[in-house]
Amino acid sequence: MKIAIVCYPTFGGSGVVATELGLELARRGHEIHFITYSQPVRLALLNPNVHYHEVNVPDYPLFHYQPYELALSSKLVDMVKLYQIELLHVHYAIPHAYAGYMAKQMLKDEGIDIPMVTTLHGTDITLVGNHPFYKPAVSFSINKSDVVTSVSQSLKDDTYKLFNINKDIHVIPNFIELNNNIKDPNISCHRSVMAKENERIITHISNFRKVKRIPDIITIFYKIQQEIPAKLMMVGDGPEKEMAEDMCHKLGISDKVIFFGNSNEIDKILSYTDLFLLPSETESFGLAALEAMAWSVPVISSNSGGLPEVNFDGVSGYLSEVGNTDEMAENALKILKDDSVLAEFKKNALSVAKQFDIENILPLYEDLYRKTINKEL
Ligand code: GMT
Repeated sequence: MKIAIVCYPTFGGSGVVATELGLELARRGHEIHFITYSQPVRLALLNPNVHYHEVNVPDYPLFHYQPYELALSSKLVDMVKLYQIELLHVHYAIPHAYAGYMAKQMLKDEGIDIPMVTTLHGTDITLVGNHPFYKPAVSFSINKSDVVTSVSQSLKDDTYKLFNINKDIHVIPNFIELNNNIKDPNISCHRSVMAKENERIITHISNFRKVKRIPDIITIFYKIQQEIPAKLMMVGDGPEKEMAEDMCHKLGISDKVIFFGNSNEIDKILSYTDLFLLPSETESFGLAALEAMAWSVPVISSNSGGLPEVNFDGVSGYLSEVGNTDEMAENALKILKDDSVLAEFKKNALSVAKQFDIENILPLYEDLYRKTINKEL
């Protein structure tokens, strides 16, 4: 199949999912065209089936806001015609589903019927899309998509609760490529850069937005390091990072916390991690938790949104109410204090992650695409 993928090219989970999906589809022989404003961070172009088309928005002094949707929908029209693309798959409703719908309409005028699949990722529904400034346009573009998917049952439920949706939503969970997770024997020296032999390594990865509850992470770690030797790896960048650094300084734990910023060495960090923290306010899925579990890392998380569909309480880690940092720290210590308990949770984390192996999830998308193109849905 010839598929155009529209996504955010940044470090966010939706862009990562879209990129990994496109790359795997390309490996399986599909022709994939990424259409976005800069090259997605995880995109490897050394595959003849992978193409990247940049959306340029020319600067003009009259514009206070650059009309990205206009440029994107025009680019979609051009690329669909040039490469005879058979299906558009847009990730994140805002503004991609809206621009995709406009492209569909323009193509219709030229006698081309191009189906559009929209995948909802989370904040496009729960945080941003729900704002009254966007809501009518988001509802409209979801309803006008040919097929809609969401990354968890919880996000599907939220979408029906928050919007007036007249379409069936197909749940296709996010996935992980497990074959890559083989520890390179030559990188063992990296552990000593992060922690001493007797210290547990605890990690958090995100874009440091408010929704991730960064102060909770520092608080949980503060309690943990009072009981056992431990180090905290803070990976990522965003608006809450400076506050987090200040908080560590005030608590006198700066020497126990490493702030990496955005890193291309996430795999190395996770391969030495003993516990992952994700106490988010809301999380439609929690891809970062799944990535950790795929490296046999148990997860302490909140129980909000789709997290219980990924992190199984008492099995791959523990879940607590949002903000209950006392319980999260207690549960973390339950796992970390005893080598044999940690080993059990590590084993379980990997076995839960295996359920989300790309090998299991990708055929669901392929089947959905075929049915969408054949108008069987
Ligand atoms: O929350 C983020 O870190 C980024 C955000 C995004 O839009 O990229 O992530 C959302 O999509 C991910 C991929 O489907 C999910 O794993 C995240 O749970 C979801 N974030 C929220 O719902 C807050």
